[in-house]
Amino acid sequence: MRDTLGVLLAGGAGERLFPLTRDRAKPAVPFGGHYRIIDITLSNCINSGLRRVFILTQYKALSLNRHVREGWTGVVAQELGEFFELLPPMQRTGANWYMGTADAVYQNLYSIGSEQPKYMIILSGDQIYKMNYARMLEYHQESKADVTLATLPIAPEEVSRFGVVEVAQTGEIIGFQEKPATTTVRSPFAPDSVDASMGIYIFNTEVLLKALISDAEDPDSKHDFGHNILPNMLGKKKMMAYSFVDENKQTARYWRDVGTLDSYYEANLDLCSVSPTFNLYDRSWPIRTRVRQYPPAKFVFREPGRTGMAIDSIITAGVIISGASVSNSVLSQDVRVNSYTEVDSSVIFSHVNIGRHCRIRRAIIDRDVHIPEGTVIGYDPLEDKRRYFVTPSGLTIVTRDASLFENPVD
Ligand code: ADQ
Ligand code: ADP
Repeated sequence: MRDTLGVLLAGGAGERLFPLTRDRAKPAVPFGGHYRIIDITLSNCINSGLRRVFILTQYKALSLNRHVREGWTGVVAQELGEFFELLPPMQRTGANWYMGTADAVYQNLYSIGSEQPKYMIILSGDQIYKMNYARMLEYHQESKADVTLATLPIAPEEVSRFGVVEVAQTGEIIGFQEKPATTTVRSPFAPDSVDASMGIYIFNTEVLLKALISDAEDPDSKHDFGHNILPNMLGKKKMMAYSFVDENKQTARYWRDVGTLDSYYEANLDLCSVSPTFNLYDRSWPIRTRVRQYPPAKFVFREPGRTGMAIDSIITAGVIISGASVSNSVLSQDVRVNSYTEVDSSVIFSHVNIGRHCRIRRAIIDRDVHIPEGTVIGYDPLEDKRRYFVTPSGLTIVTRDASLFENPVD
C-alpha cells in the first residue's frame, strides 16, 4: 500500500439525504452516535495500511473539514510522508468548481503527481462497509490489470442506481453501463444477480492520468468516472472485477450506500439491534472518529411514571436521560431527554434537548434542536407533515428551522 495514493471523493451533494445535507456534505452526516459517515471509509484506509489519502471536498464542506482536520490529520505519521489531506476546489486548472468525479481528480493532478504513486485507489466518502483495500490491490497486481473495480452482487431491479459491470468467467470486465434503466446482463457467478460497481477503483497511475487528461479535453464529457472514464477504457485496457471481501465477518456481506433517508435510518437502527449486521465492536477492524470531550452518559430517576433508562440503543458521551425512556434509538453526544418522555426508534443528533412529556417515534432530529415540552412526533402523520419534513415511508425529519422551535420551552 506504500506505493498507493488514495483519493477519497467527498464532494457529492447528497440530495436524497436532504434535509440532513442542507448545511453539511453527506460524508459529514452523523452516523451511529459519534461517527460521521466518512469515518467508516477513513477507518478502512487506516486498517488497510493506506496512509496517503487526498480527500476532495466541495459541497458545504465546513463541518466536514473541521471533522477531518480535528479527527484524522493527526492519526498518520506525517514525518514518514503519510497524510490525510483535504483538497477543496481551488480553480487550479480553470474557473470551474469540480464538474464531475473525474474532473475533481483531474484538477488535483499536480498534488497527485508530486506524490508519484504507482497505484491510485478512488474511494467514495459516503458508504458504510469494511474492506481491506490491500487485498484488492494484491488482486489487481496478480491479475496484471490496468484498472480494477470492486463489485458486489445486486438484484436486477436495483441497477438504475449503480454501474453495471459485465464480467467474464475470468473476472475480466467486458462491459460497463452506468445506471441503466434496465439490463439483461447477469453475473457469471450468481445468475440471478447483477455485478454492480461499488464506486471503488484501483488504477495504475499512468493509465488514470492519461485517461483524465484526454477526458478533460472532451467537450461532450460529463467528466465522471462511471459515465466517461470507465466506459472509454473498455476494450483498450485490462479491466478486472474484484468481488468484495467483507471484513465485517457476518453471514451476509455488508455494504450500504446510505443514499436515502430510509437507508440511512435503517443503517443507524441496525446498530441498535442485539446482533447488528454492522459490528462497531470488532477490535480487529476498529472504526475511529474525532471524539470531543464530554462527561459520561448518565441515567437518573426511578419512580412510578418516570424511569431514566435506555434499552436496545446506542448512547454516546455527555447524554443525560433523566426520568425518560429511550428504546431502539441512537443518541449522539450531549443529548438531554427529560422526564416523562418516551423516545422510540429514532436517531437524535448532538446537543438536542427533548423537553418533558414528549412522545417521539420514527424520527431523525438534527443537531441543536430544542423539542418543547409535550411535543408528539411520529403518531399523527397529518400533524407531522404540517410541521416537519416527512418521508413517503413516514419518517419524520426535524431540522433546526422547524417553525416549532422559534419558541423553545423547558
Ligand atoms: P454515485 O454514488 O451515484 O455512483 P456520484 O454521485 O458520482 O456517484 O458519487 C461518487 C462519489 O463522489 C461520492 O462519494 C460523492 O460524494 C463524490 N462526488 C460526486 N461529485 C463530486 C465532485 N464534483 N467532487 C468531489 N466529489 C464528488 C457511483 C458510481 C457507480 C457505482 C456507485 C456505487 O458512478 O457506478 O455503482 O457509485 O455507489
Ligand atoms: P455539524 O457538522 O453537526 O454542523 P460540528 O461538530 O462541526 O457540527 O460543529 C459545529 C459547531 O457547533 C461548531 O461551531 C462548534 O464549535 C459547535 N459546537 C460543538 N460542540 C458544541 C457544544 N458542546 N456546545 C456548543 N457548541 C458546540
